[in-house]
Amino acid sequence: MEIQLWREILDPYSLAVDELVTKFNHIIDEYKHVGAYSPIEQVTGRVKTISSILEKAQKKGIELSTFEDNIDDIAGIRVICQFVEDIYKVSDIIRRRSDMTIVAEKDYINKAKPSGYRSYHIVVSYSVETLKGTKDLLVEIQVRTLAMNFWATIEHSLQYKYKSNMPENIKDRLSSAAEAILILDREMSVVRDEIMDAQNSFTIKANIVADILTNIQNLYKVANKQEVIKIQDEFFRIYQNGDQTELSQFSHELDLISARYRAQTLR
Ligand code: 0O2
Repeated sequence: MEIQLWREILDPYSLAVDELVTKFNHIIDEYKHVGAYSPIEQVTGRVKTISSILEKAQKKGIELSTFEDNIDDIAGIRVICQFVEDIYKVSDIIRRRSDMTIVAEKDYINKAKPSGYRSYHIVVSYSVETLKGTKDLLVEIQVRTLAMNFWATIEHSLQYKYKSNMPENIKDRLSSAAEAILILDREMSVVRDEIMDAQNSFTIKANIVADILTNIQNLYKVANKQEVIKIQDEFFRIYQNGDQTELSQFSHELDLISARYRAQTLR
């Protein structure tokens, strides 16, 4: 095939990769803008090189005229997450989208490849608009943790170096490194729960404090100033103590005081 023809065929794949990288980055931004934790840490994309397509077609006995239907990772997106749990959140996000349709899923997280490779692969059908009209393409989205990505990157380079002749001792080392990555991801998942708990209790506390401050502000308009100053001092004392249960109880009592004043003003 002429090089110009390859360019024409691969151009829409470049467009798909550019669009999808932008869209996934936008998801990160959306989480950031609402102050929430993003299950996506980073996104990259690439179009397979011509030599890599030829190599894969030859390895799998694929007719060159059918490579677009039979090689599903010509356009590849890699979504990196901090924690294993995030991978499933990302796959749910993809499942809910209307601009791509899942055509295949491979869970190499629960069932690692014999090499030790772990990742979640989702092949989607995605449409791009070109001068010749709409083109539906297959795109492979690989979702994995930072740790899995570290292992896969090193292993990929070694595969490239040794081809099919990787020395046994290197294979063994990679295999035990894969085990270590599995343990690392599990340990990190424990830390993740702690982070989520901390984030949750921070939000709850912030909401209670906001309620208390609104109540105090309103009381200034209707209650005796000395009484409000006493309430305010009590709030500062409890806040400095840092006991969330006491803070929540105080907020509840303040709600009752405010309700009493509201009832009085209505009479
Ligand atoms: P590149 O250079 O990344 O593009 P299968 O026949 O099902 O085993 P298939 O059809 O290629 O393989 O699909 P699969 O398993 O989903 O793998 C597609 C891609 O996943 C690979 O693309 C790699 O990127 C990655 N991958 C799969 N297995 C391994 C592995 O053992 N180690 C590493 N590092 N990556 C892996 P390519 O075209 O092989 O390579």
